[in-house]
This record gives sequence, structure tokens and C-alpha cells, in this order.
Amino acid sequence: MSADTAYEALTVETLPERLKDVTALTAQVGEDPALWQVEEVGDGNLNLVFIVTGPGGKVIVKQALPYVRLVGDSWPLPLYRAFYEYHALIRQAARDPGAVPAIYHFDESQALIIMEFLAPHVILRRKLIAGEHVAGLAEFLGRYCARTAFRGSELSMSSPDKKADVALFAGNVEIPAITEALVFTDPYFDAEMNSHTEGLDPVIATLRADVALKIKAQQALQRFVSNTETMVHGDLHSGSIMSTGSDSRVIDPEFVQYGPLGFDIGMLCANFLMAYFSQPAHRGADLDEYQDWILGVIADTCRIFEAEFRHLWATERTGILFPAALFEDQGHDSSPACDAVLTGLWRDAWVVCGIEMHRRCLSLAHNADFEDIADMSVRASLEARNLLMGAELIHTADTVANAQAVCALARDYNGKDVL
Ligand code: SR1
Ligand code: MG
Repeated sequence: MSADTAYEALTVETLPERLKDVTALTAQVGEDPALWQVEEVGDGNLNLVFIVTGPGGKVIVKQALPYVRLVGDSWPLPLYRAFYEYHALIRQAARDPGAVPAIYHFDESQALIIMEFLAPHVILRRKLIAGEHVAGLAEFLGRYCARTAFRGSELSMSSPDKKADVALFAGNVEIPAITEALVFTDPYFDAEMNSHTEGLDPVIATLRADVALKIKAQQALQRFVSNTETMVHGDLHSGSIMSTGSDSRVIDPEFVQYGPLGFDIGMLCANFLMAYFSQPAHRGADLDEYQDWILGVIADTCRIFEAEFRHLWATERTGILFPAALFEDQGHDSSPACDAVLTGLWRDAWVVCGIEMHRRCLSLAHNADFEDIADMSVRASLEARNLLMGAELIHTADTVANAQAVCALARDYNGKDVL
């Protein structure tokens, strides 16, 4: 395909002929397209995802569709999201080498990225529902979140580079707009695309009558849209992580934007908390052990995040913020300044965490942790614990001591019959 070929969605049938001249692809799978097998495996809400297998190996071909796959062509969505995903992947690979799949090829006009086929990785959410452990998960995620947060900010970047990047990613308008509506706003009123599990109405009525809660959620939205502290993945849930029993990678950063330092880790913790609350429906005798493991992952991820952030503060603080000229060069310890930055970061993170716990049960695009529970009364009672804990986190985010306190709160709600 030449660079000016008009966009056309690939199919299993057309892919070999259309991509046979892409050398970055043939180098991986082999040159004869007649020998390729093509499978479409996209199970996300937005895109086409193909596995192409040839004599030389396998690759992933990901192509954006001009609409939201989950909803259909009644909801158009710009193809340019592939451009931002590609640029996000390049930056994530530089800021945390090895954390994302290798990128072989990008075709802007076809909104198409060809990347490493991860094997035997599977989507982390599926592992959490199946009760599987992933060694090194907290270390990987804590470091990834800290490195991308720190190295994408003016704590590290030069001011001209940061401003250029903010300007570049500011063009990603409609995709973050989904988050602005679905995550921050729709859960708190009867929005058109909302749905929820039968039986939850009393809990939802309580949340939606809570004006202070809505103010906190909208203040978090205000920070999300106007605070360009760092480049965020923007959709860091357990469906955006692929793992084996001992290796993990982050995928799918098409919701990238410059946003608050605490956004990604907050959303991530919410998805582990939802995995935790859903476990009574998925486990048997191993329930307690597995729930303990999930809470351990949350606590360790946050602990490692903070240790890595402090390490980068001490060793890579090369940007305009909190310069050594103001602190170390004056004989002043800068760690109280780092404490202050982290205090604001965690406040933002815990509010986002609570909001994400709400949106996955109340607006469009629920998560399989709860959706796979066939018994509606069981699902509703587990979601109710999650919703009420989310509200408490939003209200108390300023005073949450640390991730261990969040885990203790989760244990409390897990033992309550709130419905
Ligand atoms: C209409 S898109 C809904 C959700 O799918 C994506 O994966 C994001 O999580 C988004 O919020
Ligand atoms: Mg995604």
C-alpha cells in the first residue's frame, strides 16, 4: 500500500494481499502471503486486531475503525487515534524500556500499527478472573507507572520538549472526550448509554444524590482536562496489560494525553480493587488466598511506584521543576518537596480510583470481572460493595494514609452486606 492509499478496513481475506509489500511485516512472518494465516481476535471496544502467522513467526496488526466497535457506526470515532497510540508507544518504550510491545510499522493513512505478538501472554483481566498469579506484576507496574509519570513530566523533560509534546497530543480530542464523559460524568446521572445491574438502584440513588461527591468528581475532571503534568496512558486497566505467569507488558495507549501524575496508577488500582470485590463469584476454597494476593499486588505496586519515583527524583531531576539550584546546591534537602508532590499525586490517584470503580458498574463499557457473574443478585451485592467503597475513597482521598489503608478499607467493604 502506498502512503496515499485511502483508508479501508482490513479483513481476514484482504489483509495478505494488502500488506504483502510491507517489509517490516514480511521480515517477521515470511514473504509469501499465500502461506499466511490471518485471524481477527479483537475483543476490545474499539479496534480490529489481527494475528498474522507465517513460516517466520507471528505479528499483531492493529487497525482503528472509524467508529466505536462496541456501539457501531452510529458513534463515529477518528482514525487519528492510531497516530497518537503509535507516538505514545514510542515514548513509553523510551521511558520504560521493555514495558510495551516492539513496534515494527506504522501506517497513518490506514490507521494501522504492526507490533510484536506477545506469547504466551494473555489479557491480565482474564488471569485475575481465572485466579492465576503473575510473578513480578507489582514490580513491573509500579516501575512502569513511576517511570512514565516522572519521565514524561517537567521533573525530567526539558521545557521545550514537554511543550511540544503537550501540543502534539492535544490533537487527540475525541478519544479522551470518551473518558471525560464515560468515566467522570455519566456515572453520576441517568446518562443515555448507562446501564447497571438490577438491584443496584438504592445504592445508585445514594451516589447520585450526593452533591459533594459530584463536586469532587467534577474537580477531578477539571484536573484531568487542564493539568498536563505528564503523558498518561489514559486507559490503564487490567485489559490493557498482558501477562504470562512471570512477565507483563502494557498495551493500547490510544487514550493517551498529557494529564495528572496520579491518573494511571489510580485507574490501575481501581481495576485491581474490582477484581478483588468480584472474586467471591469466581473462586472456591482458594478465595481468601487469592483476594489477599490481589491486595498484596495493590500495596506492592504503590510501594514500588513511590520508591521508584523517589529514586528518579534523586537521580534524574533534570527539568525545570524543583531544580537542584534551589535545594541541594543551597544545602537544602529536597525530599520534603518530593513528599509534597507525592501527596498531591496520591490525592488525585485515589479520587480517580473511586471514580473508575463507579464508571465500570454504571456507565458504558463495564468490565468482565463483574459482567461474567451470571447470578444477578450475587453480581449486584458485589458491585454494591465496590460502589460504596469508591464513594468513600472519593470523599476521603485527601486523608488516605497510603495504599495499605486503601486495602484495609477494601477488606472492610468485602465483609459487609451493603445491599
Ligand atoms: C466507547 S469506549 C469505552 C471504553 O473502552 C475503552 O477501552 C476505554 O476503557 C473506554 O472507556
Ligand atoms: Mg483499550
